[in-house]
Amino acid sequence: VYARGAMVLGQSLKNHNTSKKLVALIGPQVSEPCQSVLKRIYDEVRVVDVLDSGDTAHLALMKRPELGVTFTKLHCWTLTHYSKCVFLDADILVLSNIDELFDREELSAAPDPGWPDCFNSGVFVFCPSMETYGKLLQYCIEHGSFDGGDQGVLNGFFSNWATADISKHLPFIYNLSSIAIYTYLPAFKQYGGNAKVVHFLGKTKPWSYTFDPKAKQITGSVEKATTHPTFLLDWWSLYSSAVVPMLQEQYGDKPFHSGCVEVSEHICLIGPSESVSSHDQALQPQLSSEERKQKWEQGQADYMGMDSFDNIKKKLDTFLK
Ligand SMILES: *[C@@H]1O[C@H](CO)[C@@H](O)[C@H](O)[C@H]1NC(C)=O
Ligand SMILES: *[C@@H]1O[C@H](CO)[C@@H](O)[C@H](O)[C@H]1NC(C)=O
Ligand SMILES: [Mn+2]
Repeated sequence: VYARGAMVLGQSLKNHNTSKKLVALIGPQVSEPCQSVLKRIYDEVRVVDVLDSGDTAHLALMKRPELGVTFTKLHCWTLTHYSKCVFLDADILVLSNIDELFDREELSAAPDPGWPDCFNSGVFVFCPSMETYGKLLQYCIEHGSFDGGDQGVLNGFFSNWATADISKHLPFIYNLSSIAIYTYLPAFKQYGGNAKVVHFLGKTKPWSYTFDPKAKQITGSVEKATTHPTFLLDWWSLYSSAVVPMLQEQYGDKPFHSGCVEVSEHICLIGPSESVSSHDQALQPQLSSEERKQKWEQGQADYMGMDSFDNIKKKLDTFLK
Protein backbone atom coordinates (compact mmCIF):
# COMPACT_ATOMS: atom_id res chain seq x y z
CA VAL A 1 0.00 0.00 0.00
CA TYR A 2 2.91 2.38 0.58
CA ALA A 3 3.49 2.26 -3.20
CA ARG A 4 0.31 4.32 -3.57
CA GLY A 5 1.80 6.89 -1.23
CA ALA A 6 4.91 6.97 -3.41
CA MET A 7 2.75 7.47 -6.52
CA VAL A 8 0.94 10.43 -4.99
CA LEU A 9 4.20 11.89 -3.69
CA GLY A 10 5.88 11.64 -7.12
CA GLN A 11 2.85 13.13 -8.83
CA SER A 12 2.72 16.00 -6.33
CA LEU A 13 6.39 16.80 -7.01
CA LYS A 14 5.73 16.80 -10.76
CA ASN A 15 2.61 18.95 -10.41
CA HIS A 16 4.77 21.53 -8.68
CA ASN A 17 7.18 21.49 -11.60
CA THR A 18 10.24 20.08 -9.91
CA SER A 19 13.31 20.34 -12.13
CA LYS A 20 14.92 17.37 -10.35
CA LYS A 21 15.05 13.70 -11.30
CA LEU A 22 12.74 11.45 -9.28
CA VAL A 23 13.92 8.07 -7.98
CA ALA A 24 11.78 5.52 -6.14
CA LEU A 25 13.46 2.88 -3.97
CA ILE A 26 11.15 -0.12 -3.64
CA GLY A 27 11.23 -3.54 -2.06
CA PRO A 28 10.90 -6.64 -4.27
CA GLN A 29 7.38 -7.32 -2.92
CA VAL A 30 5.81 -4.38 -4.81
CA SER A 31 3.36 -5.83 -7.36
CA GLU A 32 4.04 -5.71 -11.12
CA PRO A 33 1.21 -3.25 -11.95
CA CYS A 34 2.33 -0.93 -9.15
CA GLN A 35 5.91 -1.04 -10.39
CA SER A 36 4.65 -0.07 -13.87
CA VAL A 37 2.77 2.93 -12.50
CA LEU A 38 5.80 4.00 -10.46
CA LYS A 39 7.90 3.81 -13.62
CA ARG A 40 5.51 6.20 -15.35
CA ILE A 41 5.82 8.76 -12.57
CA TYR A 42 9.47 8.35 -11.54
CA ASP A 43 12.53 8.72 -13.79
CA GLU A 44 14.07 5.71 -12.11
CA VAL A 45 12.64 2.86 -10.04
CA ARG A 46 15.25 0.90 -8.20
CA VAL A 47 14.42 -2.41 -6.54
CA VAL A 48 16.31 -2.80 -3.28
CA ASP A 49 16.52 -6.38 -2.12
CA VAL A 50 18.36 -6.39 1.17
CA LEU A 51 18.31 -10.18 1.17
CA ASP A 52 20.36 -10.19 -2.05
CA SER A 53 23.48 -12.13 -1.28
CA GLY A 54 26.76 -10.33 -1.79
CA ASP A 55 25.40 -7.01 -0.60
CA THR A 56 27.13 -5.55 2.45
CA ALA A 57 23.68 -4.64 3.79
CA HIS A 58 22.85 -8.34 3.80
CA LEU A 59 25.74 -9.01 6.13
CA ALA A 60 24.63 -6.15 8.38
CA LEU A 61 21.08 -7.51 8.39
CA MET A 62 22.28 -10.95 9.49
CA LYS A 63 23.96 -9.37 12.51
CA ARG A 64 21.11 -6.95 13.22
CA PRO A 65 17.95 -8.67 11.92
CA GLU A 66 15.74 -6.37 14.01
CA LEU A 67 16.63 -3.41 11.79
CA GLY A 68 14.96 -4.97 8.71
CA VAL A 69 13.50 -2.26 6.53
CA THR A 70 15.94 0.34 7.91
CA PHE A 71 18.61 -1.04 5.61
CA THR A 72 16.38 -0.46 2.60
CA LYS A 73 16.27 3.24 3.42
CA LEU A 74 20.04 3.49 3.90
CA HIS A 75 20.43 2.31 0.28
CA CYS A 76 19.67 5.87 -0.82
CA TRP A 77 23.38 6.61 -0.16
CA THR A 78 24.26 4.23 -3.01
CA LEU A 79 22.63 6.50 -5.66
CA THR A 80 26.10 7.76 -6.55
CA HIS A 81 25.14 8.86 -10.06
CA TYR A 82 23.67 11.89 -8.24
CA SER A 83 25.76 14.40 -6.30
CA LYS A 84 22.98 15.47 -3.93
CA CYS A 85 19.50 14.15 -3.12
CA VAL A 86 16.49 14.88 -0.94
CA PHE A 87 14.96 11.83 0.68
CA LEU A 88 11.16 11.85 1.17
CA ASP A 89 9.08 9.18 2.94
CA ALA A 90 6.24 7.64 0.92
CA ASP A 91 3.68 9.02 3.40
CA ILE A 92 4.43 12.58 2.38
CA LEU A 93 2.54 15.04 0.19
CA VAL A 94 4.29 18.04 -1.31
CA LEU A 95 2.25 21.26 -1.35
CA SER A 96 4.66 23.47 -3.29
CA ASN A 97 7.95 23.34 -5.18
CA ILE A 98 10.74 22.40 -2.76
CA ASP A 99 13.71 22.39 -5.14
CA GLU A 100 15.37 25.00 -2.90
CA LEU A 101 16.15 22.15 -0.49
CA PHE A 102 19.01 21.27 -2.85
CA ASP A 103 20.81 24.43 -1.67
CA ARG A 104 21.26 22.73 1.71
CA GLU A 105 24.12 20.46 2.73
CA GLU A 106 24.20 16.90 4.13
CA LEU A 107 22.69 16.18 6.58
CA SER A 108 19.86 18.73 6.68
CA ALA A 109 16.52 17.77 8.20
CA ALA A 110 13.64 19.16 10.22
CA PRO A 111 13.40 18.73 13.99
CA ASP A 112 11.27 15.91 15.28
CA PRO A 113 8.35 17.43 17.18
CA GLY A 114 8.54 14.64 19.76
CA TRP A 115 12.19 15.35 20.62
CA PRO A 116 13.39 18.51 18.86
CA ASP A 117 17.11 17.78 19.36
CA CYS A 118 16.58 14.82 17.05
CA PHE A 119 15.82 15.29 13.38
CA ASN A 120 12.93 13.55 11.68
CA SER A 121 14.11 11.10 9.08
CA GLY A 122 11.09 11.53 6.79
CA VAL A 123 12.67 14.46 4.90
CA PHE A 124 16.43 14.97 4.66
CA VAL A 125 19.12 16.29 2.35
CA PHE A 126 22.08 13.97 1.73
CA CYS A 127 25.00 13.31 -0.62
CA PRO A 128 25.20 9.76 -2.02
CA SER A 129 28.55 8.15 -1.28
CA MET A 130 29.64 4.53 -0.99
CA GLU A 131 31.99 5.59 1.78
CA THR A 132 29.17 7.10 3.88
CA TYR A 133 26.97 4.09 3.09
CA GLY A 134 29.68 1.73 4.37
CA LYS A 135 30.14 3.79 7.53
CA LEU A 136 26.37 3.85 8.16
CA LEU A 137 26.16 0.07 7.89
CA GLN A 138 29.18 -0.29 10.16
CA TYR A 139 27.51 2.06 12.62
CA CYS A 140 24.35 -0.09 12.53
CA ILE A 141 26.27 -3.25 13.27
CA GLU A 142 28.16 -1.70 16.17
CA HIS A 143 25.44 0.44 17.75
CA GLY A 144 22.07 -0.68 16.38
CA SER A 145 19.28 1.85 16.49
CA PHE A 146 18.04 3.47 19.68
CA ASP A 147 14.48 3.53 18.35
CA GLY A 148 14.66 0.34 16.32
CA GLY A 149 14.36 2.16 12.98
CA ASP A 150 16.16 4.42 10.55
CA GLN A 151 15.56 7.59 12.56
CA GLY A 152 17.53 6.21 15.50
CA VAL A 153 20.41 5.08 13.29
CA LEU A 154 20.64 8.37 11.41
CA ASN A 155 20.43 10.53 14.54
CA GLY A 156 23.15 8.40 16.12
CA PHE A 157 25.38 8.66 13.08
CA PHE A 158 24.81 12.37 12.38
CA SER A 159 24.90 13.07 16.09
CA ASN A 160 26.09 16.68 15.93
CA TRP A 161 23.05 17.76 13.87
CA ALA A 162 21.40 19.51 16.84
CA THR A 163 24.38 21.72 17.68
CA ALA A 164 26.87 21.96 14.81
CA ASP A 165 25.25 24.04 12.07
CA ILE A 166 21.85 25.76 12.24
CA SER A 167 21.66 25.91 8.41
CA LYS A 168 21.08 22.16 8.53
CA HIS A 169 17.88 22.67 10.48
CA LEU A 170 15.07 22.71 7.97
CA PRO A 171 12.09 24.87 8.95
CA PHE A 172 9.22 22.87 10.33
CA ILE A 173 7.09 23.69 7.26
CA TYR A 174 9.14 21.02 5.46
CA ASN A 175 7.86 18.36 7.80
CA LEU A 176 4.48 19.45 8.96
CA SER A 177 2.71 16.71 10.85
CA SER A 178 -0.95 16.59 11.63
CA ILE A 179 -0.04 15.77 15.22
CA ALA A 180 1.70 19.14 15.51
CA ILE A 181 -1.40 20.84 14.14
CA TYR A 182 -3.43 19.72 17.08
CA THR A 183 -0.81 20.09 19.77
CA TYR A 184 -0.07 23.71 18.83
CA LEU A 185 -3.12 24.92 16.95
CA PRO A 186 -2.36 28.66 17.29
CA ALA A 187 1.04 28.12 15.62
CA PHE A 188 -0.61 26.15 12.85
CA LYS A 189 -3.07 29.00 12.27
CA GLN A 190 -0.18 31.45 12.11
CA TYR A 191 2.24 29.45 9.96
CA GLY A 192 0.28 26.52 8.50
CA GLY A 193 -0.51 28.43 5.31
CA ASN A 194 3.21 28.28 4.49
CA ALA A 195 3.33 24.50 4.74
CA LYS A 196 5.35 22.96 1.92
CA VAL A 197 5.42 19.33 2.96
CA VAL A 198 2.85 17.32 4.91
CA HIS A 199 4.02 14.13 6.59
CA PHE A 200 1.20 11.72 7.43
CA LEU A 201 2.71 10.26 10.59
CA GLY A 202 1.39 7.49 12.71
CA LYS A 203 -0.37 4.24 11.98
CA THR A 204 -3.37 5.63 10.08
CA LYS A 205 -2.24 6.67 6.61
CA PRO A 206 -4.29 8.46 3.93
CA TRP A 207 -4.75 5.13 2.16
CA SER A 208 -6.32 3.68 5.33
CA TYR A 209 -9.49 5.65 4.54
CA THR A 210 -11.88 5.47 1.62
CA PHE A 211 -12.99 8.36 -0.50
CA ASP A 212 -16.04 9.37 -2.50
CA PRO A 213 -14.62 11.12 -5.59
CA LYS A 214 -18.01 12.56 -6.64
CA ALA A 215 -18.82 14.10 -3.27
CA LYS A 216 -15.12 14.76 -2.62
CA GLN A 217 -15.44 13.38 0.89
CA ILE A 218 -13.38 11.06 3.04
CA THR A 219 -15.37 8.08 4.30
CA GLY A 220 -14.58 5.17 6.58
CA SER A 221 -13.70 5.29 10.23
CA VAL A 222 -12.10 8.62 10.92
CA GLU A 223 -12.64 8.65 14.68
CA LYS A 224 -8.99 8.65 15.52
CA ALA A 225 -7.94 10.87 12.62
CA THR A 226 -4.86 12.84 13.56
CA THR A 227 -4.57 14.39 10.15
CA HIS A 228 -5.98 17.74 9.18
CA PRO A 229 -8.95 16.97 6.89
CA THR A 230 -7.83 19.48 4.26
CA PHE A 231 -4.53 17.69 3.71
CA LEU A 232 -6.25 14.31 3.61
CA LEU A 233 -8.59 15.65 0.94
CA ASP A 234 -5.63 17.04 -1.02
CA TRP A 235 -4.01 13.60 -0.95
CA TRP A 236 -7.20 11.86 -2.05
CA SER A 237 -8.05 14.33 -4.84
CA LEU A 238 -4.62 13.81 -6.36
CA TYR A 239 -4.74 10.05 -5.89
CA SER A 240 -8.23 9.61 -7.35
CA SER A 241 -7.74 11.98 -10.29
CA ALA A 242 -4.17 11.19 -11.37
CA VAL A 243 -3.08 7.86 -9.87
CA VAL A 244 -6.20 5.68 -9.97
CA PRO A 245 -6.58 5.98 -13.79
CA MET A 246 -2.99 4.77 -14.17
CA LEU A 247 -3.58 1.86 -11.79
CA GLN A 248 -6.79 1.01 -13.63
CA GLU A 249 -4.87 0.86 -16.89
CA GLN A 250 -2.14 -1.38 -15.46
CA TYR A 251 -4.48 -3.76 -13.64
CA GLY A 252 -6.74 -4.11 -16.70
CA ASP A 253 -9.27 -6.84 -15.96
CA LYS A 254 -7.61 -7.87 -12.72
CA PRO A 255 -9.59 -6.56 -9.76
CA PHE A 256 -7.96 -4.10 -7.41
CA HIS A 257 -9.27 -2.01 -4.57
CA SER A 258 -8.70 1.66 -5.31
CA GLY A 259 -10.24 2.93 -2.07
CA CYS A 260 -12.63 5.14 -4.03
CA VAL A 261 -16.21 4.37 -3.04
CA GLU A 262 -19.30 6.25 -4.03
CA VAL A 263 -21.37 6.92 -0.94
CA SER A 264 -24.70 6.54 -2.79
CA GLU A 265 -23.88 2.86 -3.49
CA HIS A 266 -22.77 2.54 0.07
CA ILE A 267 -26.15 3.63 1.42
CA CYS A 268 -27.96 1.08 -0.73
CA LEU A 269 -25.76 -1.62 0.74
CA ILE A 270 -26.40 -0.51 4.30
CA GLY A 271 -30.15 -0.45 3.77
CA PRO A 272 -32.85 1.46 5.62
CA SER A 273 -32.45 -0.27 8.98
CA GLU A 274 -29.14 1.47 9.65
CA SER A 275 -29.57 4.32 12.11
CA VAL A 276 -29.80 7.84 10.78
CA SER A 277 -26.83 9.14 12.70
CA SER A 278 -24.34 6.65 11.29
CA HIS A 279 -25.73 7.33 7.82
CA ASP A 280 -25.14 11.03 8.40
CA GLN A 281 -21.64 10.36 9.60
CA ALA A 282 -20.73 8.73 6.30
CA LEU A 283 -21.88 11.84 4.46
CA GLN A 284 -20.30 14.45 6.68
CA PRO A 285 -16.79 15.69 6.09
CA GLN A 286 -14.86 14.08 8.93
CA LEU A 287 -14.07 16.50 11.74
CA SER A 288 -11.47 16.01 14.40
CA SER A 289 -12.67 16.33 17.96
CA GLU A 290 -10.75 19.63 18.19
CA GLU A 291 -12.72 20.98 15.22
CA ARG A 292 -15.98 19.71 16.63
CA LYS A 293 -15.18 21.45 19.90
CA GLN A 294 -14.48 24.65 18.02
CA LYS A 295 -17.76 24.43 16.07
CA TRP A 296 -19.62 23.72 19.28
CA GLU A 297 -18.10 26.79 20.87
CA GLN A 298 -19.13 28.86 17.87
CA GLY A 299 -22.69 27.68 18.36
CA GLN A 300 -22.62 25.33 15.38
CA ALA A 301 -23.47 22.09 17.12
CA ASP A 302 -24.50 19.17 14.91
CA TYR A 303 -27.80 18.75 16.79
CA MET A 304 -29.17 16.08 14.47
CA GLY A 305 -25.94 14.07 14.23
CA MET A 306 -22.79 13.71 16.33
CA ASP A 307 -23.92 16.25 18.93
CA SER A 308 -27.48 14.96 19.24
CA PHE A 309 -29.13 14.74 22.65
CA ASP A 310 -29.01 10.93 22.48
CA ASN A 311 -25.26 10.91 21.90
CA ILE A 312 -24.63 13.37 24.69
CA LYS A 313 -26.80 11.37 27.07
CA LYS A 314 -24.98 8.17 26.09
CA LYS A 315 -21.65 9.84 26.79
CA LEU A 316 -22.81 11.14 30.19
CA ASP A 317 -24.23 7.74 31.12
CA THR A 318 -20.93 6.03 30.30
CA PHE A 319 -19.06 8.65 32.28
CA LEU A 320 -21.31 8.35 35.33
CA LYS A 321 -21.10 4.55 35.30
C1 LIG B 1 4.03 24.35 -13.88
O1 LIG B 1 4.35 24.71 -15.20
C2 LIG B 1 3.24 24.85 -16.04
C3 LIG B 1 3.70 25.05 -17.47
O2 LIG B 1 4.92 25.75 -17.52
C4 LIG B 1 2.37 26.01 -15.55
O3 LIG B 1 1.24 26.17 -16.35
C5 LIG B 1 1.93 25.68 -14.12
O4 LIG B 1 1.20 26.78 -13.58
C6 LIG B 1 3.12 25.38 -13.21
N1 LIG B 1 2.64 24.89 -11.94
C7 LIG B 1 2.99 25.43 -10.79
C8 LIG B 1 2.38 24.84 -9.58
O5 LIG B 1 3.79 26.34 -10.70
C1 LIG C 1 8.53 14.93 10.83
O1 LIG C 1 7.74 14.99 11.97
C2 LIG C 1 7.40 13.76 12.54
C3 LIG C 1 6.53 14.00 13.72
O2 LIG C 1 5.63 15.02 13.50
C4 LIG C 1 8.60 12.98 12.96
O3 LIG C 1 8.25 11.72 13.48
C5 LIG C 1 9.48 12.84 11.76
O4 LIG C 1 10.66 12.20 12.15
C6 LIG C 1 9.77 14.22 11.13
N1 LIG C 1 10.56 14.06 9.92
C7 LIG C 1 11.51 14.89 9.57
C8 LIG C 1 12.29 14.57 8.36
O5 LIG C 1 11.78 15.90 10.19
MN1 LIG D 1 6.78 8.56 7.39
